[in-house]
Amino acid sequence: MEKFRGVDYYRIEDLLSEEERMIRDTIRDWVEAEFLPVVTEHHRAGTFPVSLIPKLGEMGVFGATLKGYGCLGLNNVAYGLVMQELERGDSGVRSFVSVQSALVMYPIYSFGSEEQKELWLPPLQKGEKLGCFGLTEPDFGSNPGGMRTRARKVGNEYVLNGEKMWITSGTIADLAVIWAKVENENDQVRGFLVETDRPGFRADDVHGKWSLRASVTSGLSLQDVRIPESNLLPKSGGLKSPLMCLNQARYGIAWGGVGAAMACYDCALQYSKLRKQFRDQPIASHQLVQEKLAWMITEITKAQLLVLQVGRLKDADKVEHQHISMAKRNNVWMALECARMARDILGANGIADDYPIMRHMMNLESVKTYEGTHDIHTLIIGSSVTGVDAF
Ligand code: TGC
Ligand code: FAD
Repeated sequence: MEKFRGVDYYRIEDLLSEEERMIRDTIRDWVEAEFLPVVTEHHRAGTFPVSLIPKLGEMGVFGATLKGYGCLGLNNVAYGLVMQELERGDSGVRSFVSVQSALVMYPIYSFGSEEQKELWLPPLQKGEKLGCFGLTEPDFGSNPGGMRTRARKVGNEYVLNGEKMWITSGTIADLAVIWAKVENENDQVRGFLVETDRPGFRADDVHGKWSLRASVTSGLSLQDVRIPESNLLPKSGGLKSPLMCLNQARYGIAWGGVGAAMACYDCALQYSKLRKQFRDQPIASHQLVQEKLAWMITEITKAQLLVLQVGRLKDADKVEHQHISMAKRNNVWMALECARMARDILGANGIADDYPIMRHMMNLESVKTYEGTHDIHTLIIGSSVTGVDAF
């Protein structure tokens, strides 16, 4: 296969600044040189390539849009391009960066005290400390407002009890951002910083996943975990706070979907020109194969325009959460459809891990579900246009 040179049917490149292109190319080169050579072995073994974390930190991808504390202060389009390129490698590495940046650093930055920011953001930015985000519970996924995890104020401490499930990076995290209802504060949802070595905190990995195999997914258990009151995120308040974090992560996923789709399209296009069937003709010459490629490039192009505009709106502080829902919903669906079509174009080779397609396809099944399922985003868009909630 030839080296990946990007997928740009509409000269979207011309809409990017020089800095945005440079950041994209830096990550693209790293993915090509350092990540892709090792991803298949990690995917087979069901492990995350932790040895690559320091380099990710050095490249500045963690908390890249935040200002100060060692963060790069990138604009949202540049950050989106980082997520696109990472997910061209694998959804697992994009997930890892999404969680660290959007779901751990962002809440500390937005809802934390100055002491919490000084303590945690610099090591999280470098990848010296790792974080996870505990919102989902075994019985509450799409409806996190029903959560059972509770915090109780006792003297100058909080005592936390509950279970969280499907938590990315759970067993490798030093710090868990835990969302809990505070019993003696009218069951208001608040965010807590829980160091994972505290007595009563336990994390166990989920095994047997057929999706996001090169990513750590865990269950968390908190039994009478005592934390000082200074570990409460003071500016968090209500379900709106974790949902604000989700907006950041969903935004990155929308760009990531473009990356996964690009990987599948590029592979299928190249393969179709080399593979010959009937009259010694490349399969690219058959109309039905062309129809699939035409569908893919059209949908990728539409998805690129969608995220670029959402990114520009975000940079102008004009984005609304339903805009992000539309981009997440569309782009992950589009990527999954591209993966399925690309798999088909490769015939039997499509199911082998010599090619990246099946790995992307399996990953995208999770990406379609997490950060709000496809159907939950349908209902968010439906609610925004009708004014009527249908959850
Ligand atoms: P609802 O009453 O609608 O909302 C509660 C309050 O929040 C406000 N709000 C938002 N604010 C900011 N951003 C958003 N996206 C918001 N959506 C709602 C809302 O205005 C309200 O504010 P206020 O001031 O009136 O209190 O809440 P609800 O309980 O009816 O639920 C709404 C629903 C279904 C949309 C929401 O709960 C939802 O999004 N469910 C999906 C859950 C989800 O996405 N979970 C993700 C877990 S994390 C994860 O998956 C990480 S994967 C990581 C990786 O590896 O990449
Ligand atoms: P459910 O909510 O039980 O939904 C099941 C089905 O019912 C879906 O098709 C859904 O669309 C549908 N449904 C539900 N309600 C409605 C409705 N009102 N109307 C129509 N259809 C409906 N969570 C975290 O907190 N932190 C993480 O780091 C994290 N990482 C994850 C990593 C992976 C690999 C995975 C798979 C999940 C992760 N999650 C994480 C959890 C994820 O956010 C949830 O799986 C997701 O929100 C869906 O919840 P659920 O799986 O309980 O499905």
